[in-house]
Amino acid sequence: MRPLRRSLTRTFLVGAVALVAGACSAASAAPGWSFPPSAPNGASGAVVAASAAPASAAPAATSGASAAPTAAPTLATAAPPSAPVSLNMTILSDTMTGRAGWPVFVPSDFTLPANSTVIVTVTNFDGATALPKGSQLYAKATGIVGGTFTVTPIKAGAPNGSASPTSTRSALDPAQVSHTFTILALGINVPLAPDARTTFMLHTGAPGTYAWRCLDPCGTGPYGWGGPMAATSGYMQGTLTIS
Ligand SMILES: [Cu+2]
Repeated sequence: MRPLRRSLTRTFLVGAVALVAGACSAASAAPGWSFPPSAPNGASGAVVAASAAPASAAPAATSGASAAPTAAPTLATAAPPSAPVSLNMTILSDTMTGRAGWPVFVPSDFTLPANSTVIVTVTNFDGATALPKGSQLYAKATGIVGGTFTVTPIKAGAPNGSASPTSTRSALDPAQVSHTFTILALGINVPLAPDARTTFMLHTGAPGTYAWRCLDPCGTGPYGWGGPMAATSGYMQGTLTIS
């Protein structure tokens, strides 16, 4: 038992140091077997992790003693892949862009990992443009986790705070939609409230390239489909790459 416990302790020491050092792949964790670890700042965290090891790892160690050293990298790298990814976008009003009738999503092209959970936050500094008849279905969320999103009203002068409490919604009043984040090919649509921070989660699937766009006529011209709505990318539409 004693050599095993030492081995496990080493395993968790290395794992903890690898985590502290920011290592995130098996390839970078494996060389970490060189001992002692080179990051003295990680020592206190490593000790805490090691003290917790015997209780949870003891049954596995009893049945597979020779497997312990090769199992170490798996233990060290098990947690990071399950963490959600974040996608943050900002919508600037036409006052902010300095082009009348030209609000913009920033960024408009982005890449997300395949088969992952993504937390999307859209901070919108623009006002409302009512969805016209025939498009009012885009006031309802589809294709996102739980079918709901949260809306936190913001003040432009203090956008990291909240102007009033956060609410959870599955739809908005069609007259109170500012833009939409819509990926037709994936069945995803989220209405975005004016002057608010909207947050939702989605799951990515297989790798691919998808067009997203806003379906609220927020642009120029008699129907609002000119200007940024007509621009092929960089304003009210862009490309999501899942890789
Ligand atoms: Cu728009």
